[in-house]
Order: sequence, then C-alpha cells, then structure tokens
Amino acid sequence: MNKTPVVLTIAGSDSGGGAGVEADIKTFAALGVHGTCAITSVTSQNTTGVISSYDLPPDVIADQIDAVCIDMDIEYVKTGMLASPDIVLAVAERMKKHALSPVVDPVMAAEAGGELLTKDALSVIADELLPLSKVVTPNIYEASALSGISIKNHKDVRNAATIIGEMGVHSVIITGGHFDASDLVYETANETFTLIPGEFIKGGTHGSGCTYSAAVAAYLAQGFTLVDAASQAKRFVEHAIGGSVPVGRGVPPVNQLSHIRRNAACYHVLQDMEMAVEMIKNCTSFSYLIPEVGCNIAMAIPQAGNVADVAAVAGRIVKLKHKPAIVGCVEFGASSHVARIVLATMQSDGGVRAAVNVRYSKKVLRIIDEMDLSISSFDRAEEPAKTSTMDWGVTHAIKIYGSVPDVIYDEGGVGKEPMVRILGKSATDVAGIAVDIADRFTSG
Ligand code: PXL
Repeated sequence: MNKTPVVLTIAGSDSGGGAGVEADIKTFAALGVHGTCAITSVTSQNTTGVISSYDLPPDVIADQIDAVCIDMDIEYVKTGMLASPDIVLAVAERMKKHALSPVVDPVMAAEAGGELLTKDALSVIADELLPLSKVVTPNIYEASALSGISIKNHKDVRNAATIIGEMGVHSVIITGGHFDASDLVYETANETFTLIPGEFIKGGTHGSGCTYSAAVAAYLAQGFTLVDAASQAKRFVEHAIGGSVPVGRGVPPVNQLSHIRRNAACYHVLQDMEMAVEMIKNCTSFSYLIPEVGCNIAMAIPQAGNVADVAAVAGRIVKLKHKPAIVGCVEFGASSHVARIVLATMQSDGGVRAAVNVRYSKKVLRIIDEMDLSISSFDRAEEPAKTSTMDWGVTHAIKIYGSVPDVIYDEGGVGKEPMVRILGKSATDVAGIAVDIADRFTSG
C-alpha cells in the first residue's frame, strides 16, 4: 500500500473557518494527504474582517513543529501567517533542524480585511526563510512588496519573479486574479517561466490564497513536479471558489470540499436513476403511460443550478413492441425538458429533485385521485409571452396549490400534447408512483 504523505501547515487560525490553518487542513484532507499544524497566531475574525490577533510565543510554535516532525515523516510544509520577526526566525530555525521543504505563502493581509504581518516580518521572511524554501507563492500585492516593483503588467510580473528568485528561493509562483487570472511559475535553477492559464471564477475568495499554497504543498508531497502541482492547485482553488457559499455577512469562504461533494452527489443520483430506469423497464404496463413525444425521468443533485446538474435518459423512454424501451444511457445534462421541470420545482422546494412525465388521460387523473396524490395544473393558454412553458407552468401550478404537489398536469394546446408530470424526492420515488399508476391502469 502506498504511504499517505504527511504535510504540515505553520499558520494562523481563522475563527471564521475560512482561511488560515482551518483552510489548510480542509485542503489537505480534500487532496488525500494527512494534515498537521503548528498554529502561529490566533486571529479573532469572521467573514467581514479581523477583530484582533494574538501571537503565540515562538517557543510554543517551535514545540508544535518539533512534536509532529519527531514522530511523522514530513518533507513538505506550508507557511502562512508569520506575524513577527521572532516567529519567522523560530520557524526558519526549525525548517533547518528538520530539513523541511517549505512552500511559503507570504501572507500580508486577510481577504476579508486586516493586516496579518508587520513590515519587518516580511523582510525577515525574505532574508531568513526564502533561502530555505522550495517555492514562494505571493499574489501581485505581496510580490510588489517583496520585490519593490510596482506591478502593472505581465513584464512587471516576470521582473518581480526574477528579483524574488534572487533571494535564494528555488521557485516563485506569482498568483494571478489581477490581469488575466493566469499564474506565473519561475524556476530559478534553469531560469524558466511557465504561464498557467486560469479563468476568473464567480464566488467568494476568503481563504483562496491559503488554500492555494496548501494545495501546492499537498501535490508536491504526492510527487507532482512543481509546474504540475501549481497547475493542479490552481484548478483546485477555482473549484473551491466556484463552490463557495455565503455563510456570513462578508466575503464568502472558499469551499474545498465542494468538488468532492458534487461528485458524491452525482454518483448517488446516477445510482438512483439506474434503479428507477430498471423499475420502468420491467413494468410492461408502463407502455400505456408513454406519451406520443416519449417519456423521460430526471433527477438533480442537491443545490442544482442548471441542466448540467440534472441526470436523465439521453434518448428518452419509448414504446417498443408493447414494452417500455430505454433509449440511451443515463447522463447529466441529457434532457433539457424534464430537467427544467425539476429545476423549476427546486426553486420552491429543494427537496423535490425528481420528475417523470407520463401520458395524460382522464383515466390517469382518476387513478391519481384514487391514490390520494396531491395535484395541480396549468393552462398553456394563460402562458405569458416570452416565457419558457416548463418554468412558467410548473411555477404557476405550485403557486396556485401553495406548495409542490405530487403531480402537475396540463391539457395541452395547439400542437402540444397534454401531459402529466409526477414529482418526488428521488427518481425511484417517482418511478414507483408511475409503475403503480401503470399497474392500476391495466388492471382497472
Ligand atoms: O489568506 C490569508 C490568511 C492567512 N492566515 C490567516 C488568515 C488569512 C486571511 O484571512 O485569516 C489566519
């Protein structure tokens, strides 16, 4: 079995849980390395800014580093908030003692607002820590402060990287987010520059710098080259920013687990959809419920925002030789029609994430009534211009009912087949109801 790498963060604590040690440990966990920590300062902060900051005595910081390094096999370390020259000196001394390879994040200020380090601490970082370091990851402002260059364009970024490289560090990554979101990696040994392209992502950035440098350390510990680690870490932070959630009144913290949670949710949805499709396929009487335009079943992940977050059958469910036939695989983004029904429903109740459409008939409505299912409807003739029928119809039917019913139907319109839509928490839920209706349809 491969050994799980152990990495260490030497950084400040953010009581708001967005940046600092808290962000680093979440990043390590998300990337599959074991995270340890030496806390340098305790900041009392939230998403709106830093209220106060208490620096731990340098010998307590050194003890924490010793404690983990004498027990665990650690090579890569990430440093964050090192508030004073004394703290930087103590940390640099322990780097030498334990032959550690630091990824230095020369943190100067909190994303939410507030200084985190004194000016003289930055010069001690440059003089004492950078010569021992594997890589330093300043943003544009930190790179300006370290190099003394006022950075206004890409040429300035390269010049700043070269100047910082001359401080004795192996490599420099100047992170973007300013001109075109790209990062510049400068490796001093062979004087090579590598541009890592990126895109501006909508979302909160509190903790993005900490998360980035922690991710670089985690990828290096897993054996990636510096450029690969830099590029993977950038993708990781982009996902974390995209998945940020507003948890307070200020800058939303990045979410290191959003990608993992999304993948897990997709897996559960696919599993449920596969079972639902089997239930429908094995129900011969379901063929009586298949509309002229075909049938589809869909289920969304929690917090779905668009059609790509909703799984459905790629080519619909049709009637073939008096039996239901599933045409195509279950895929995300496969149906825009039933997906829109689900997305519209979720606007009112996030827990109702699945739908299946079946053939309308008076008999089907009677069975639904017998089954005590709640029901609402809309009339296409009342649809305002320039709306999407599914968005408007479903929202309207929910509004007049007062909450999300089990069934929404409409009686069609010019060139539009009437339709019944069964709504529920999961694909197997709605398939179960549809199969029940189908069995009653043929036996009654
Ligand atoms: O992202 C920089 C940073 C580092 N360390 C601590 C922080 C912050 C930003 O808020 O709070 C403790």
